[in-house]
Amino acid sequence: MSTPVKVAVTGAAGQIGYSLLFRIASGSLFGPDTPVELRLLEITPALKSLEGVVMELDDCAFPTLAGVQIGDDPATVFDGVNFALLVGARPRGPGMERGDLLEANGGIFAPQGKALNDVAADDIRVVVTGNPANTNALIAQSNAPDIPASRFSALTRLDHNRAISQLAAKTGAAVTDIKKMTIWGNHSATQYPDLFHAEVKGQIAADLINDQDWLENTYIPTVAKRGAAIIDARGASSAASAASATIDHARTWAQGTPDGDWVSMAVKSDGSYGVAEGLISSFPVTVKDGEWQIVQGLELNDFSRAKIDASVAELAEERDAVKGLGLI
Ligand code: NAX
Repeated sequence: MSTPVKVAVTGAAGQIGYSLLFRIASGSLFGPDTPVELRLLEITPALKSLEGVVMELDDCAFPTLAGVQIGDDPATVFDGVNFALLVGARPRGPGMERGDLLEANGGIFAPQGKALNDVAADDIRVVVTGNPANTNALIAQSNAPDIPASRFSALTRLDHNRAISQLAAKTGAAVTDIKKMTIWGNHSATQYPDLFHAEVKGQIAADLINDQDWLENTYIPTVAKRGAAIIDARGASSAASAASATIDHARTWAQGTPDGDWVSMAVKSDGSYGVAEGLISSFPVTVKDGEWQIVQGLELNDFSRAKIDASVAELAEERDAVKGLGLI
């Protein structure tokens, strides 16, 4: 077996953590021949509960789990890590304004960005799942000046997977028949799942379905508001699916995208498709040798343009708010 890959997970004692850790430890991320060492970060009051989770990890006797370290200090936990999955975040409490939420999360993601900057491995790759994911990623990235900005990303893969699954259900196709799905913009209700480039068995999905009303009034809201529907049904937010998408995102980053397909990742904009440079926005990306590239040259119709612009405008507002708070 090769040297263990060190994977940090924050918010490790939370709901998503409870699914994510076991998937990583069992080899879902790097396969059966690559050992992993888990570095788990929590806030001090949650460490006891995290110890319980570690006992369960021990009890699984996973052949690929080479070690587990836990702690409440990012500078210790992130030391030498190759991947950082930043899941722990401050949820919106009752009466909390968006500015308060951004500020509270700035208090988490600014120090975590600094710690990664100081102690992570040279090949560090960061995935932010904790909400507001895009802007939290921007905060972490802005506080890590020595790490290439391209190493920071936010999760829109859950939205991407939801978009594939809903399209498969509508068309009767298998999820594996669907290629080139894109989520554009923010991981929020303004996100735009794009059926004008997605293909079902090689045919453009929007042409195949040929029903703009369904696309606009059923499909897009179903994908964008799926998180709320899960909370309604389950009484708790998406956890196993969010963990699975976090694994998908990190695995694609490590292993690449197959020929003829792409995935959605929120990454730092270089101005592609008119998305303001510097925003962490979701794009269609291909990945090769651990580096992502935004798919270029897609034509956007007026409908897509307006949807993308609205979501990007929301990201720009969030960026301005965290700039105003001195977080970036
Ligand atoms: P939980 O509240 O169950 O767990 C969060 C954990 O983070 C808690 O154990 C808490 O102690 C810990 N934490 C808080 N501050 C921390 C810090 N400074 N350092 C380390 N740990 C810290 O939430 P869970 O359901 O696991 O969700 C985690 C995050 O994922 C939330 O922000 C949630 O909104 C977000 N989600 C993002 C999704 C996405 O697609 N990007 C979808 C699912 C999920 O809603």
